[in-house]
Amino acid sequence: MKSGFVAVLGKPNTGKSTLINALTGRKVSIVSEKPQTTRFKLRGILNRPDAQIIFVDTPGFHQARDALGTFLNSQVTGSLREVDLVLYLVDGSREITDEDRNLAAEIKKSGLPCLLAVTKKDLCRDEQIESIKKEVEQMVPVRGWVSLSAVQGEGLEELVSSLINLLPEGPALYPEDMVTDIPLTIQAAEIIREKILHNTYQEVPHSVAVEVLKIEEKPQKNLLEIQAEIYVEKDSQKKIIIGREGAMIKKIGTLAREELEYLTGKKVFLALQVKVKEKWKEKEAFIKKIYRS
Ligand SMILES: Nc1nc2c(ncn2[C@@H]2O[C@H](COP(=O)(O)OP(=O)(O)OP(=O)(O)O)[C@@H](O)[C@H]2O)c(=O)[nH]1
Ligand SMILES: [Mg+2]
Repeated sequence: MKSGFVAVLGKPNTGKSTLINALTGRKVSIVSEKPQTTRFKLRGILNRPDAQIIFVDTPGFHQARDALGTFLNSQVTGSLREVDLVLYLVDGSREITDEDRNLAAEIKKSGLPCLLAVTKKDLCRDEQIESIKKEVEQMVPVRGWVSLSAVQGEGLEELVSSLINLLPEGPALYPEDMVTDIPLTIQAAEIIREKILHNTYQEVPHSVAVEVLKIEEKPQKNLLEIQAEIYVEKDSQKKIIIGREGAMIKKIGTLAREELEYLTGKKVFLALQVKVKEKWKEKEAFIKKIYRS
C-alpha cells in the first residue's frame, strides 16, 4: 500500500482545482475562469485498492500586491512543509511566465520530489507541450511528467500511476469513504463565493469574501438554516452584489441553496447579508479570521 500527501501547485488559473475535482469525482474545490479562485488549502482524497493519495489544493502562486496575496502565497509555501510530493501544474495553452519560474524556484528549494503536469492539453499542440516540458526541466528537477486535460479526462490514469509510483509505502490515512475533510461551514462559504464569481465581473469577484456565521440543524424538518455574510470592499460593489431590486443576491442565494441542498440532501434555508469592509484585502487579521488560519 502506498499513501501520502501531494501538493498541487501552479500559478493562478492553471487548472489545479479542476484537476482535483476530476480525480476525486467530486466538487472538492470551487472553479472559475477568474485567477485566484482558490484561497486556502483544501484536501481531496483519492482511494485506490493499492493507494490513498491526499491532494492538497492550493491558491495560485503569484506576485502578491496586498495582504490577501501574501496570505495566498503563504498557503502555497506552507503546503511544501506538509507533503510528500509536489505535482507542479503548468498551463500548456499559455507561455511560461515569471510566476511559473518563481514557483519552480520555491519547489526546487523545498527539495521535494516533483512531478510535472502540463494542463489543458485539449487547447494546445504537441510541440507546445514538448517545449514547455523542456523549459520546466531547466527550472526544477522533475521525476517525471504527464500532459493532461482535466476537462476531457485525458491523461488522468497516467498521472495517478505516476503519483503512486513516487509515493512512500504506508497505510491509508483517512477513511476510505472520505473524499474531503472540509467542514460544511467552509464548503457552504465557498459555494456562495463561487456563485458570486460566476455572476460578477471586473474587480468585484476579487473583492468578495464569504463567512458562514452559523449552521443550525432542524432535524424534525430535515432542514439546515445557514447564515452567511458576504464582504465587499466598497459600497458600489455592495450595490452590484445586491443588484436591481435585489435580483442579483436572489440569484446567488438560489443557486447556492440548490447546490447546498444537493450536497447535504436536506432542505436549506439560506440567509445572506452583504457588508462593506473597506480595504479588507489589506487587513491580515480579517483575512486570518475569515480563513481560520
Ligand atoms: N480547456 C480546458 N480548460 C480547463 C482545463 N482545466 C481547467 N480549465 C479551466 O481553467 C479555468 C481555471 O480552472 P481552475 O481549476 O479554477 O484553476 P486553478 O488553478 O484552481 O485556479 P486558482 O484557484 O485561481 O489558482 C477554469 O475556467 C477551468 O474550466 C482543461 O483541462 N481544459
Ligand atoms: Mg483553484
